[in-house]
Amino acid sequence: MARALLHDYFRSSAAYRVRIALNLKGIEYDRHAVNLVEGEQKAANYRALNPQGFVPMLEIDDHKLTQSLSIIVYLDQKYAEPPLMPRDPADGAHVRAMALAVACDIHPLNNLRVLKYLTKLGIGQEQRDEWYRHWVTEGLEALESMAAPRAGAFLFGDSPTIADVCLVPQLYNARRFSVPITPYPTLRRADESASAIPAFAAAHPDRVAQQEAVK
Ligand SMILES: N[C@@H](CCC(=O)N[C@@H](CS)C(=O)NCC(=O)O)C(=O)O
Repeated sequence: MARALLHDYFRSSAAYRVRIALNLKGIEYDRHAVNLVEGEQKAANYRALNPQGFVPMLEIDDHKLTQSLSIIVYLDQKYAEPPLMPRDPADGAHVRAMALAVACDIHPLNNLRVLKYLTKLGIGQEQRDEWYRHWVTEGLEALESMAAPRAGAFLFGDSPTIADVCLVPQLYNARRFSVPITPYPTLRRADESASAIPAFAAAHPDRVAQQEAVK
């Protein structure tokens, strides 16, 4: 079986999620860097692979998979250890709700194409930054309340789940855009616990950028 190939951009938080999941599952993979700033995701040859023109896209086990959460669920179902979702249905629903709060309710509003479209509508940098901070702050506030009652070292209990896999890249983005995260002790604790795990650390955009620079 060919090695997995991840179509990726180092700063993409959706791709960052998949890098974390691949590392946690111990799956070796090659990377194909798709430069989003230069618009490579819109090229016909890339759209032939992913009609949505997004990263991540994962070629694995003779499949071509898109959508980060769908990819992570595939990995979790196919490669059992370590599990990224609790077995209990209600616990699983809670963990997925936290992952979806990030992936569906925060991240899409602040995507590159959304920010570019705001510019096209004549919205200036200052208001664009305000838009970004608004949706991240509102989303993280809600996530803190969702997570706090059942969190341990991670968002749910004491081992990482798909919710942490989504949280860490979102907090990376929040810091990058100077969104204060001090009001979210549960989220910060989970982020700190995750950072200590090599699988998370190796997926960090700075580490990926360093590897690209070395090549
Ligand atoms: N829901 C998709 C979102 C993917 C996505 O938005 N990827 C961004 C990078 S984080 C992208 O490729 N953006 C290209 C663009 O905005 O033109 C997923 O989770 O995979």
